[in-house]
Amino acid sequence: MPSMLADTAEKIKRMEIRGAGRIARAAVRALQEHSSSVQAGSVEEFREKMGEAETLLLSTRPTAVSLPNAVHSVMAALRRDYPSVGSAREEFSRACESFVIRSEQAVRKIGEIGARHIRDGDVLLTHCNSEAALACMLEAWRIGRDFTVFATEVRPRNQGLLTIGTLGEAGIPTNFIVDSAARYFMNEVDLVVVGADAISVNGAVVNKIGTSQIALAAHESRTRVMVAAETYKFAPRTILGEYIQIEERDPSEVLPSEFAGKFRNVRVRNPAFDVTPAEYVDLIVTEAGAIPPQMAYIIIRDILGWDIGDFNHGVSDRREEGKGSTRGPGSAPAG
Ligand code: RI2
Repeated sequence: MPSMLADTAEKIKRMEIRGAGRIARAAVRALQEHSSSVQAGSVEEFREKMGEAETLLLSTRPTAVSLPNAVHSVMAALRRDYPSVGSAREEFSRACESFVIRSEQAVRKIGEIGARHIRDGDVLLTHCNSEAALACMLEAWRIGRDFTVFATEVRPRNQGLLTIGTLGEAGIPTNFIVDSAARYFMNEVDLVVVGADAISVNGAVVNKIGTSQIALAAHESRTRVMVAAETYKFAPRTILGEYIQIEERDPSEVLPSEFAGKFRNVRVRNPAFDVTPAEYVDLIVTEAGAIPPQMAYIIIRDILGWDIGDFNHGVSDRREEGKGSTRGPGSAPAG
């Protein structure tokens, strides 16, 4: 039977556990569980073994910065001196517990703040399945705002089905559309609400593939775009000019292998995320408040802080230059 650590890593890779926030919490829970069972004769050995677990989790999905930020934030507890393995274990477990609680509180707070930006009579459009974006809609509905939603299908993994399930359960009137219908309906939409997998220092938002097309269509029709994201989705290393790698997933997600054989000279491309430049985003709702994307630097400097990792690993290890990074159209890290 695989350990919870290996099992969690596999589930994150296969997207059985998905969504930037859920990935972060699942990774921290797996580390916490691992720390309780790992055998070590010294604090140093304990640190080393936990470091191996950290590396395994970080290798699962490259784009959601919430994953390295979460993992580095709890691993920071092991940088201190401890008299025994037991005390290191205890303190590490406390750090994990605290991260998970703060992460869940952040989603609730985002919901409260985001709900204030949803007005009676609004037509919303959402893309993919974001816990943070849904928190805004669910809270707005709970406090009595009357609105309707367009939810996209989200090819190739169909996360839109999860979204319409949640909206439907809450009683929110929802239209389900194919991704390519977003521009067709955009003139009817008042507010686009999406989540984020990562946000760079220049306010560029990395989110599910298709988000940037939707934001572009919104910009053209003067529709507001609101991004809901916990502060630990901001990418500290972009301050140093680093890039956020865009995950390209298996072609079979787009064209099942049984059909792929019928075509010659075709390469299937399957990027999971794209980059929406800051100028197409009106507002980023975080648990610390709603900010214009241009203030991303302040979140990284003052709130996220430099305690997320020691800057010798994490996003930097996964650097990839050129296209498919936050240097995508219209966005470049400050530097
Ligand atoms: P929350 C998801 O990625 C989507 O891109 C979604 O917008 C984002 O994570 C944030 O989700 P994927 O795991 O953290 O489906 O707000 O590839 O739930």
